[in-house]
Amino acid sequence: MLKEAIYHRPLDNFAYLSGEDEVHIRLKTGKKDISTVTLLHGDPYEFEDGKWIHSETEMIRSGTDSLYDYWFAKVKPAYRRIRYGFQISDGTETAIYGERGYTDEVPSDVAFLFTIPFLHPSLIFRAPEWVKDTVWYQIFPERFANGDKENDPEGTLPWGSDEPEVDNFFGGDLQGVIDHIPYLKDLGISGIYFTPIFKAYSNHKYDTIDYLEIDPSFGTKETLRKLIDVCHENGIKVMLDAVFNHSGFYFPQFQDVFKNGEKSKYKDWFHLWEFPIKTEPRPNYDTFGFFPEMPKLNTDNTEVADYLIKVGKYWLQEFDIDGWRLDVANEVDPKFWLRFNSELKKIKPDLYILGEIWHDSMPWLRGDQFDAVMNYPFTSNVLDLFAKGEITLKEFVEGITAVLHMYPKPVNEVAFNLIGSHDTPRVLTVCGGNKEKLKQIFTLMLTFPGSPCIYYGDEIGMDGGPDPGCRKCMVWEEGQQDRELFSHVKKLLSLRKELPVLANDSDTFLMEPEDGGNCLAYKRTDGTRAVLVVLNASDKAEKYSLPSEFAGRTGTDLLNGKSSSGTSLALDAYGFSIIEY
Ligand code: ARE
Ligand code: CA
Repeated sequence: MLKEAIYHRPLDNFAYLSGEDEVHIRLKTGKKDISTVTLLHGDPYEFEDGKWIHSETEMIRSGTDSLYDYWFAKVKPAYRRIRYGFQISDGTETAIYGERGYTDEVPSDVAFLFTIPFLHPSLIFRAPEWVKDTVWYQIFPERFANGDKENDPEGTLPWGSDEPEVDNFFGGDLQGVIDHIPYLKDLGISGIYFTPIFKAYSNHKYDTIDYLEIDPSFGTKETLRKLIDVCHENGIKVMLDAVFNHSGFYFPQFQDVFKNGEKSKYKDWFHLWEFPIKTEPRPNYDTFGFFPEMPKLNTDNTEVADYLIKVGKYWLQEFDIDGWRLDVANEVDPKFWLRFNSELKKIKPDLYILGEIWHDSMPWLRGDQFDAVMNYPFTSNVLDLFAKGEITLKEFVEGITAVLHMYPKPVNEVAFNLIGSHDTPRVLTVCGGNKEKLKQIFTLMLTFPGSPCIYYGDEIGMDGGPDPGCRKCMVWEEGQQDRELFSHVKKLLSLRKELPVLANDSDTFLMEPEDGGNCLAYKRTDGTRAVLVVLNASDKAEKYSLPSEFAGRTGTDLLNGKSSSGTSLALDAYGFSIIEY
């Protein structure tokens, strides 16, 4: 038994509450090392004749990644507290694992085992209910649509007349979004995530000048109010981007320090190393990256924290937004986010707080900071297999298994899943222009648990390289849009709406990673309806052998209405099926 590979620690992704009275317990063991795990669990204080009263629950193997197997069990403790340990067997050796290590039999001193002393409701991760059913659409306002020529910045280029550059402008604005709400309604999305809209110098607006004003080239507060009203009337939530890690260089408070140095009353608003302030060759103050135009804000300073909280509340209270996406969230002091969460959720308990973190983010997802993070680990696994063909199906299954075990299930249910953004090359470009691959990727993302997000234009086949290449002007001439792709995405969105079970977290994958083959399959069920999703990741036609529970039954492909029966399923190169049985 590979004892050194066995790991558990109470709370976080290993032991968490799912609702008021249910605890989920996970254990990690060496890959293929262990044959059975039994969870021994009881109340910390219940004994009979000096012996600890406990039950036994078999754990199921919930997945395997490249190094580990994961085990899972649900329990409902009688008195809102739990003591537990694991009886682990590899077929020849059996051991009981607890906080203090290994023992042969249930220890008389149960302090040897693990415990969650009390299941406080505050330990329950509660993301807003609506998020699970939301499909987002990300808009980069400068490039979505120009609805008002009057507000175009100086030097605005004709729409789509040129490649996007770091510093060019095409006149996109909020009125443009209002004008195209019918398009978004038709597509079927239910939330819009806007990259920053506040007054700033650049075209991307991550260099804020005024957090309390809309950038004049995007419109006015009235335009925003109208936009949010129209969105809400159409069942579309609105999420804005909060750039609180840094301000822009032309933020008046920074300008004051820049000019007045040590005498400035704002000198403690930033992280300045020395005076006078220099921007060359590198800034002598903390910045985002090494960008002098993005001086880092000092949230340890109560004045700054108060100011940013005021900003967060302002757009919430005055404009009734539904979500805040937090830029560079992992570089901001978590103490600030704790306060941000508690003060804003007091105003709107079902506000969605989404942190921009590209990595494992457990510390931010304990329920007191963020509801979700941008799930780039999902993105990279999906693109590596389905777009680039750089990993095997086995590696993909292992990779996604690792991602799903990184967080508690309630966290996975609202994960912000994306296949590209304004910070990455466009998914079609990553697919080498192959639309079949792209359709397959959409099929996967839109049948996966979480809150998926479509980057504007991906649904009509826009391409583009890394920033700034991925920020082209939205194509509005229907003749130049890929309408077939649009219909596919629209169909997936309507299926997700009709059959919420499609995005249920049922069996992750219907295969052992070792199975070989090129088809990824997963089942989604709510007990009454069962749907099988199969994706052929290879460039050749494949026959997928149906698992016994589906073999021989007649199913209907929900994408094209065709029925199928038999023991296998034929799929084209990069083909996919969503079959209801
Ligand atoms: C500018 C130019 C680009 C140029 C770049 C570098 O526009 O063309 O390539 O400079 O020279 C904003 C703008 C960008 C701009 C940048 C600086 O949108 O266009 O780039 O400001 O002026 C990390 C951070 C993550 C961050 C990414 C970009 O962790 O928070 O880097 N993302 C946010 C926004 C951006 C925004 C900023 C931050 C700044 O979403 O749009 O940029 O406000 C790995 C790492 C991650 C890393 C990721 C991407 O996975 O682990 O930590 O993210 O790669 O690099
Ligand atoms: Ca305009």
